[in-house]
Formats: sequence, structure tokens, C-alpha cells
Amino acid sequence: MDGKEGVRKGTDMMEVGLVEKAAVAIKGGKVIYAGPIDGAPQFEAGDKIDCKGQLVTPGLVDPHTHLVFGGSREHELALKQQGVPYLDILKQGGGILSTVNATREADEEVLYEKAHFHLDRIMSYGVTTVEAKSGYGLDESTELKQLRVTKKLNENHPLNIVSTFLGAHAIPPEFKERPEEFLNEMLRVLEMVKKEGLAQFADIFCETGVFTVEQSREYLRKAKEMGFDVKIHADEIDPLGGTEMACEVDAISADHLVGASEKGIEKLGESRTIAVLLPGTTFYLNKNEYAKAREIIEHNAAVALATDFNPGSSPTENIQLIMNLAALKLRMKPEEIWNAVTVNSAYSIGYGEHAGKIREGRNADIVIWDAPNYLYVPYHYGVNHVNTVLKSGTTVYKRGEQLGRVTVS
Ligand code: IZC
Ligand code: ZN
Repeated sequence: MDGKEGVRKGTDMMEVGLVEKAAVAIKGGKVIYAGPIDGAPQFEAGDKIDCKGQLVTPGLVDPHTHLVFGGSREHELALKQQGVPYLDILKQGGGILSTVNATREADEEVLYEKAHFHLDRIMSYGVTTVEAKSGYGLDESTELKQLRVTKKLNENHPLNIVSTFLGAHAIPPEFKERPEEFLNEMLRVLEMVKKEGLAQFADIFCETGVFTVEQSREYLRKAKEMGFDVKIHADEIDPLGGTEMACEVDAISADHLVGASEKGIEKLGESRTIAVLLPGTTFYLNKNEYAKAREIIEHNAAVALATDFNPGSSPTENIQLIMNLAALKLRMKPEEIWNAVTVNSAYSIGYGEHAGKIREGRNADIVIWDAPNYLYVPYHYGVNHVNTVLKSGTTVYKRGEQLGRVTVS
């Protein structure tokens, strides 16, 4: 339940701090005891939950989602079936740009209600902290609209939401052939984001037909000068060298890494940059090559896992499915997988001291599973194994029960 301090790299990812026959005591939304039942102190009487010997874990952390967006992209499925590549759909003005149109048109209330619905579903799979990116505005007013919706959701929804500015997600038609000018425009918006305190991280989509490694490096360097910690969509589809660049700029995370080079993987192991892997995206893009998780871990890097929930390349809120894919396609071990969705995913969004562990003094963000042990969840795939989710000690999800909108102080 506790184990090694800090982010878990390489072989430390095998450490899960398992306690058999455990008890957790909660007061005022915080954990006041976590450890063996034998020898636990006597606590004043209160509500008790009998977990019936089933698995209990920290609330999961999903560190990469594109939560707030208008519309959906089910019409792209037929194109995918015909073999039209993701980047070709984008080049033709579809893909991300189709979601940009829908998000520009949607008003704030519509975006809020839609994202609230998705957040409830994310939570039902055991997630209590989530990262959310903007990037479907690509203009000042829509980017700010998305980020304000995220802020309001963070205030009203039980989940903690960590916000990332992804204005550099694609080049909008009005800036076609002028990527540098567009990036300067997004840096101007980033100044406003900073003033309003709307995001903690800046991110960029470094990819063929979107932003080059050089453009991304320069953009992230400027974002850092403004005081933002940075993330990067690196080597998702084409191997451009984004992984190396992420390490050079000391990004808090480098995400995707399917095409990471040998050198990039070596650099990850020597850096503090956390590899956030998104096997759901590789699955949904129908690719055969997955990120080289084993090599990344063997090079002593830290791996986190995320859904990449978005309407195009990964339309799923199900972090447990990502855990199954990590087991089968990334060949990650169950212990590594649990660290990748708790401790390491929390550190990858700057939340490592607040989430990812059941620990005295921390918020009681806890999942009670319908699973006899921790091997079971990565094994039994395609269904939801969560029985109960507690956020700061309050039950926010219970299997088979309609709790309505629960507030957590
Ligand atoms: O809407 O397609 N890869 N951005 C980069 C995405 C996928 C989200 C999308
Ligand atoms: Zn993404």
C-alpha cells in the first residue's frame, strides 16, 4: 500500500506495497490509518464498509485525456475500415479539425454537461484524478472556453482535474502554411491562460503534418520561460525524435512514444521525464506496433498509463481496458501496471504528493473492487470490476446504484 518514495522507475515498478488483511480508517475525508488489521489502533465508532477480503487500491489517476469537446467522430470509423490513415483524415480537414468546428460551435453549458457525463463514466472505472487537455479551439475564445469548463468541472465534480493547455494541437485552416505564426498566437493565448490560472501544463502535438521537432522544442522552451511545466505528444504515429526532445527540454512527461528510437529510450532512463503510454490509441488506430514498454522499463524509465480519452483516436473512458492492453500488448507485469495507473500517473501530472497512494494524511481516494486480488483486473478484460469509489471518503460511485450528482467538500 505504501512502498518506495517518489516516482517508481525501472525495477522499482515491481513494488506495490501490498498489505494482506488490511484496514483503512478515514476521518474528515482523510486517511488516518492504513495498514494491517492486526495491531491497528482502536478508532471511534463510525460507518464501516466490509470489503469482504476483496482488492482495495488507491483511486486511479488517468494522466492524459482530451475531456472537453463538442460532437463526436463515429463517421470516421468507416474511413478507418477503408484503411484511410488518421493523419490523412486530418489533412483533409477532418479528424481533430472536425472536433474543433464542433467545439467552436458549442456553448459553454453544452460542453460542461457533455464533459460531466464523460467524467462520471471515467470515475465509474475507478479514476479519482484526471488530466484534461484543451486543444479543440485553436483560437483564443474557444481555448479559454474549454479551459473554463475544465475549471468549473474541477470545482463541481468530485474528481480532481489537472488542466493542460494544448492550443498547439493542430494548425487551423486560417493559419494554413503558417505554423510559426500560429504557435506565436498560441503563446499569446498561453499568457492569458497563465493570468487566469487556467492550466498547469503546456503540451504540443509533435507529428508529421502538425508541428516539427524544432517548432515543438522552441514552443515548449517559451512555455517553460512563462513558468509552465511541459508535456508532449511524441512519436505517436511517425518516429520523429520527439522522445529525445522531450528529455532535452526536461518535460514532466512524454506521451505515446510508439515510434521512440533507441536513443530516445536511453535518454528517458537518464531523465526525469515520465513515459505516458497509451495502448488504447494504438489499438484503436489499428496498428500492430505498440510502444516498447519493456525496453523503456529496462532502461530504468518510469512508465505511466492513460486512456487518451478523445473522440478520434481513443474514444473510451475505460482505464481498466488500458490495463488489459498494457498486459497483453505492452507485456507489462501486473505490478508495473498498477504503479503506472497510480503512483507514476500521479507524478506525471505533478500530483504525486497528493494522489496514487493510500497514505495517512492524504485524501481518502480509494477503490473497492469486485476482484479477489490485484492480478485479477489486468486479466479479466472488457468489463468494469469496480464495486465502490470513495473520493475524499465520500462514496461517489457504487455498482448498480444511481447516486445522482454527489458533491465532495
Ligand atoms: O482528436 O484526434 N492524437 N490528438 C493527437 C488526438 C489524437 C486527439 C484527436
Ligand atoms: Zn492526446
